[in-house]
Amino acid sequence: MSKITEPVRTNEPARVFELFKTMCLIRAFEERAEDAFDAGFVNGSIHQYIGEEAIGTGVCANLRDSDYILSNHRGHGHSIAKGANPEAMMKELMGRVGGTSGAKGGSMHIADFSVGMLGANGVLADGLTMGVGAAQAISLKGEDAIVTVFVGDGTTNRGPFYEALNWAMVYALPIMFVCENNSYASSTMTRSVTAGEGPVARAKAFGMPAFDVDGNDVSAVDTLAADLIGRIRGGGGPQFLHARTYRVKGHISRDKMLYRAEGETEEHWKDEPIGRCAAWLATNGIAEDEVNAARDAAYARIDAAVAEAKEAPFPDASLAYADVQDYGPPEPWAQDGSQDGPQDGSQSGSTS
Ligand SMILES: Cc1ncc(C[n+]2csc(CCOP(=O)(O)OP(=O)(O)O)c2C)c(N)n1
Ligand SMILES: [Mg+2]
Repeated sequence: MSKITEPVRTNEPARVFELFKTMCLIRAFEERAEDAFDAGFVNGSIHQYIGEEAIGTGVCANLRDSDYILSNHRGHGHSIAKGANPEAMMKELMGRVGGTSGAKGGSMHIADFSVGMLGANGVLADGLTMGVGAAQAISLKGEDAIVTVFVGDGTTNRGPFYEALNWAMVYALPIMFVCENNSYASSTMTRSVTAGEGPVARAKAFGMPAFDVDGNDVSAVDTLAADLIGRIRGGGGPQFLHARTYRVKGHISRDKMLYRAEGETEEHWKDEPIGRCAAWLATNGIAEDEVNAARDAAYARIDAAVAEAKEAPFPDASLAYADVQDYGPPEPWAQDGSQDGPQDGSQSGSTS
């Protein structure tokens, strides 16, 4: 398999402008989600994708609706890029009727099967093993689809990462692993707790083709993703895309980042992908007015989504057990004294 060191850059202005619009929608969603969180409309915590938008955008632009993605705890951007509805996502964050997961999931459990978004996930590395399972199902059924799994740099230190890469290679599954290397795992600089040469070398140890790209350059991500996805569709088996970026925000929105050096964030902010893309568009035939109008349109849409979500009702409490597995209480606590399991033949007891 040939090795890409410098991906061919297509840089077609109309396409880059479309990617820009998606990145703006993600940025607007993340900023307004933080406002809503601060104002008390969102429970739990939110992990923002600000400054990392180019990766999900560039990758998902090359996926079909019939392809699948698995995300992690930082999943808003992946979901929007794959085509999930931001209005329904905002309702999900606020726990309202019309949320993507029926208001039962919240920020870390956005899912939209209608666009192949199989789920965000709060358990680090679970997306990897579920993604491999989905790819194995595709392979067994002979379907024409691929799976993409997004994984953070810190998560490459968890065991399931290795199980997933190994299994994917053994069965030559139609799957792409996208490692978003934003330098941090919560408050820890990942390299300070990581042996060896990093994620690319680790993927190559399994014989997996692995490539590195500037994750803040949406066009470069787009170009490399197109190539790797083409290889997978052509039967080339698993591919690994390592995208270098930087987590310019805190791990969660309330993180004050006291563990960072002074000026560190500001220095990296100069490289953020939307500003870079806007500058490129301005010198490549897209008028500044058009670029600004696109950005404004993204914020207007998300502002309307926030207003709509705030107006939406909370689900009726009687729906708490709808759409969840419920086999009743474990046998020792059965109220009627019977020891019978569920009538559908499934395993009895707690579903935890
Ligand atoms: C199994 C497990 N261990 C620990 C955590 C707590 N945790 C949540 S996010 C995170 C850091 C993840 O870093 P990385 O994979 O680089 O993703 P990033 O947050 O940088 O996008 C940790 C340790 C968790 N959610 N799941
Ligand atoms: Mg990280």
